[in-house]
Amino acid sequence: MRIDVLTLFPDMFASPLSLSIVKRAQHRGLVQIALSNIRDFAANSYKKVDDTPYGGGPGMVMMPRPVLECLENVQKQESLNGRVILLTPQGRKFDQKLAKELAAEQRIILIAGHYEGFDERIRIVANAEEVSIGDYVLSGGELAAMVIIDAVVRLLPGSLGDEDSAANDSFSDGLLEYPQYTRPEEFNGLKVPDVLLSGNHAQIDKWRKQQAIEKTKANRPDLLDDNKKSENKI
Ligand code: 9D3
Repeated sequence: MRIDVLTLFPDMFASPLSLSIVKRAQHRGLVQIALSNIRDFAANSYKKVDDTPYGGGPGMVMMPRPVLECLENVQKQESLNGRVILLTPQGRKFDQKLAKELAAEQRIILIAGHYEGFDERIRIVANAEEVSIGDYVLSGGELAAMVIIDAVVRLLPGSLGDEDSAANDSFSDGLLEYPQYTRPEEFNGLKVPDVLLSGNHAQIDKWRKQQAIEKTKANRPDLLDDNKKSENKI
């Protein structure tokens, strides 16, 4: 899989892409991640990439030409026509279902903006989908792009160690995880529940399932809705 990221701040990606699972996946050749700086495609000598909104209003808008020329540049580097994704607060909300969809693609192109937003003609000319990572306000699309890269890359076959992928399969039942414990048996006067020390695996499974249901009721009652459970396994 190839992932392109178009951004004004490519340096923000250095650390997340050079750590843990994403790094390993790149080394294993499962994914190639290419960063492009939109500012390299600014025409004028002072490298302007944003301008004031027609009709007035606060902030600045990303200009179409630098973004679309940057996109054209990455598209000509590779014949695969990837899905083009604009990171915006107005987009389809990213979830595990979309992560799985994107992990099945051969190429995705993520465009991270800054300022108040993108000139609408970028979406139209690029035939881009808009994606948001949730209902909160970020200062740009870069962190959203990193979230998507992390969630997608760990789904690529061969990306995780054997233990991780096995664990992932058996617990994608739409509930939150049950509480976990490790040594010591007693910490700050708090004991590990007896059932986990009992060696009775039927009882342990039953306890974990019950705890998972309780946790989900308390923190994410929306997940107990049957439809959501099947469409968005976490
Ligand atoms: C006043 C209107 N704001 C829209 C909610 C303006 C605005 C705020 C923040 C416009 C862009 C941004 C920057 N955010 C993103 O680029 C972004 C984002 C987000 O803020 N939340 C969740 N997902 C995403 S994806 C890109």
